[in-house]
Amino acid sequence: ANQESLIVAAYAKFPVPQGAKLSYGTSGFRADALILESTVFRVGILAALRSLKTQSVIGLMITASHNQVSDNGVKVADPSGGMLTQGWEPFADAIANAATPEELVKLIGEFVKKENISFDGPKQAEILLGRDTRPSGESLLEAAKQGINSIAGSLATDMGLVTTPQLHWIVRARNKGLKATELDYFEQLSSSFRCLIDLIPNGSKSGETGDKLIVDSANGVGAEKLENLKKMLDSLVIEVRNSGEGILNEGVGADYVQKEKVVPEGFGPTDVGIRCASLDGDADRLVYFYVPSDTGNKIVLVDGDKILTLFAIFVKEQLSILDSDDSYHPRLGVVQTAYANGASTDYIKQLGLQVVFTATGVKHLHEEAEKYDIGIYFEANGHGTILFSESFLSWLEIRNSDLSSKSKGSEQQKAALRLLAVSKLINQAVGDALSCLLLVEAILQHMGWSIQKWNELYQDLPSRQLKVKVADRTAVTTANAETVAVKPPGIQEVINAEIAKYPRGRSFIRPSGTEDVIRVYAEASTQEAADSLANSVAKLVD
Ligand code: NG1
Ligand code: ZN
Repeated sequence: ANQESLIVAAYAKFPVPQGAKLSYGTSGFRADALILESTVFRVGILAALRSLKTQSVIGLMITASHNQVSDNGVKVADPSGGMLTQGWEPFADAIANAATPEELVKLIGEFVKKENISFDGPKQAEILLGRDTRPSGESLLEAAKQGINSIAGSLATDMGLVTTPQLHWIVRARNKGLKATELDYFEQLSSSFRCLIDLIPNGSKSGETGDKLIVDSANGVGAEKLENLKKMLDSLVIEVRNSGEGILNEGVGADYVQKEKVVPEGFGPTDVGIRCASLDGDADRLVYFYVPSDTGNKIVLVDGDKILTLFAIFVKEQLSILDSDDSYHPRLGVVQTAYANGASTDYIKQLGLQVVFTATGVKHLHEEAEKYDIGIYFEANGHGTILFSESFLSWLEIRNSDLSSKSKGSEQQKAALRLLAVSKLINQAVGDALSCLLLVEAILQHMGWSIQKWNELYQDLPSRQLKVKVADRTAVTTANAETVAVKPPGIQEVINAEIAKYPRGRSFIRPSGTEDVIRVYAEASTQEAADSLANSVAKLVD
């Protein structure tokens, strides 16, 4: 009863705004920051319950990633550092929309019973809170704290301004009993990067990578973090731009660069040919690009698919040097979504790798990648990582100590050490722009490749992405990893008829999980054809 009155008392401060219907979506709740307080308060409650249920530390991140600065959002990190288990999403939706304190208390009571959550288990709830640089972040953080505190005995620890992947990394490390401060994060990234650089073969043309990297930080939280990381690296020259002087995500950042394929704010003719990268607002996405000539604002985009390809080539190379003994055959697999450029999929298959497709959203890709010893996943927009299975890592450790006693310094041992370093550098919880950036840089130096050379691995098929504002985006439903529209009935047949008009044509539609729109994607052999296919499919949706 005491517990109930705590919730009822806090509820009064956070009524649900009229007419808003919120849903947990592709990656948490996202909306105009002005209507989010009540949602964040409730997610605070959910996080505390999740912590009690799992008897583990849980993360709560306040961010709207690449969305405009007036938006905000909230998502929960599970004990493993991954996304909230999908089984809890319906409960998140239900409490977010509960319109009276009685309803909220009732929903919580029923859920606690169903999930068998005990309020007097050995551990009290503990939640780590993080936020990006949005001005609305502070008051939303307060709402989250009040939600957490309305579950008696809970502890909320404010981690301050962090990137989304940092918070996930810290949650994971805490629950594994590893070193888990922000400094530990920087130390692990920089030391494993150094390790990869030290293992570059003699005679590699690493000088040809080009000496400088310029990073567009989207005027977001990644800027300050990258500056900190930079101080701990010596074999890398990084110039950070868009570190807060302009507006968050406005004409800058990974989403803008990937969708518009033009230079972000602060970049121009003087940067021709130089290796550049863009982070998004909470630094969980990364794309590379270069300016091909000093005329116009066009860029050559090196997207998430190409980062994935680079990683796959490197990992595969190390595995083949290591040449597995009979006792263990590591399974290497690649996970993409329907947004992956068709040319990337063809290329990765040519490498002899297995490719599987999932629906959009990290939670789906991550789940699939976990099925391999080494699972590499990426969304074309630049979110991705490499997951290593525990059993593979134990095998690798043993193999490494074996090799170091028998043939210390051999090529095989170096390959084992490189894979171990990658597993420490790359964020095992979630896609992380900072760790991916360091891995890209290490691999380019290892290979002696410039960004131009990397880009030439394969040529992207021309593509176009559009969004169509509709009255009700739930009118569209999909199947087969979103490649087939099931509803409205008949629409897929008409889309197929359009696709058939274009050589190498491919197109699909799906409701966005983060915006009130239907997304249209089209690919074809020329840009004109891709544009025209996208436009005609968009008309079918309208
Ligand atoms: P939605 O709005 O569901 O398409 C977008 C991205 C996802 C993912 C989420 C979360 C595209 C096509 N979709 O989801 O990949 O990044 O935002 O940020 O880029
Ligand atoms: Zn993001």
